[in-house]
Amino acid sequence: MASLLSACEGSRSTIDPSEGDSIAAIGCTTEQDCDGLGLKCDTRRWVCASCLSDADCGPGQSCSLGACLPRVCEPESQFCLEGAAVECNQRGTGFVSRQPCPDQDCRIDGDASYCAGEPSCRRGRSVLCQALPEFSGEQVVDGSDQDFCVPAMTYALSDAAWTNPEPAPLGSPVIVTARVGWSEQALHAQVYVFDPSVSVDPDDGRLWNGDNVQIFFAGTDELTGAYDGQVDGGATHVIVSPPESEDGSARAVVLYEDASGTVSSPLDDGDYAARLTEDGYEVELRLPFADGLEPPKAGSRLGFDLVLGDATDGVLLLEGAIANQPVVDTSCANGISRPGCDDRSWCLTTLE
Ligand SMILES: [Ca+2]
Ligand SMILES: [Ca+2]
Repeated sequence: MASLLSACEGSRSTIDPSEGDSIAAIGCTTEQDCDGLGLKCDTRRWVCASCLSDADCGPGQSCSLGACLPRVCEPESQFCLEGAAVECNQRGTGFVSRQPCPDQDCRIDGDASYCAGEPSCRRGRSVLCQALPEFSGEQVVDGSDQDFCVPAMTYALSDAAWTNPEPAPLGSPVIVTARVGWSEQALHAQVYVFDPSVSVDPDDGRLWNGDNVQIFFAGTDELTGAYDGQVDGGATHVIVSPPESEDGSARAVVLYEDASGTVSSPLDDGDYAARLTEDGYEVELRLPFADGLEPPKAGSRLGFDLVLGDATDGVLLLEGAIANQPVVDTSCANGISRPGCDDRSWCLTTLE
């Protein structure tokens, strides 16, 4: 079985729908197809699976995309854990957010947990491809979302609007909580990733082959396809990888690709931070809009996309994008549009 790793090496692309789909699930059309394996036929995805619902799992387990995973909390509940305000994910298999409180001062109010003194506006929900809130206050680019008083978009990576492979492999545990806002100067983003196995690529030129967060954005909604940071409102692609160990360091690049090849350069140190958490990692970015642009304002629209890669033990297992709109006559080398080489495949989001 070829791996996604080799598919990406060959294409030099961040996402290449023409390749991949190499993590072959066992297909089925009837129960009998899976009987010999001791599995059930998941007729939503037409693959053999360990479980179809929680009832198929043992005590203390939840069925998550065909796999039985330990239930560690009551789904969608909020509580205090080791001095942090914590929110459980929809399946109870992990956390969508964990906010360490200063001085262990986590409080419970009704169903909500929060850090004392923390603005309550942080608990809302958002859909990033529909609207971005205005970011206010001072951002400290340290990895923490303490300075992000904006709602979050939370999703299982396997449920992303676009995944590679498709369908996503069963049992992928990764859950993404992204907070993104805008100001006249910059795009502000903090992404918390629940990921029990953090694995990064040692080569700065191939960060997309390990665990990584990718932000695509432009200072305009008038997108034309190919982009190099100078056109289409400074349309830009940034990739950040977390440190792999406590003493490792985060890395980030700006990447452009077109038919002639790929150009990668380091992102300025002050523009990003990433760090490990107890159950994954988190990434924070402050990405200035391009010089000479008219400052963005409420009501206008921007091109935007968010992509995550999940690797385990050096092998890329799953990529997911919140948008990958098909483009005819694409600017991409192999003719199939993807965020890394055609900005028209991004979504357009409205600034609030
Ligand atoms: Ca911060
Ligand atoms: Ca991972």
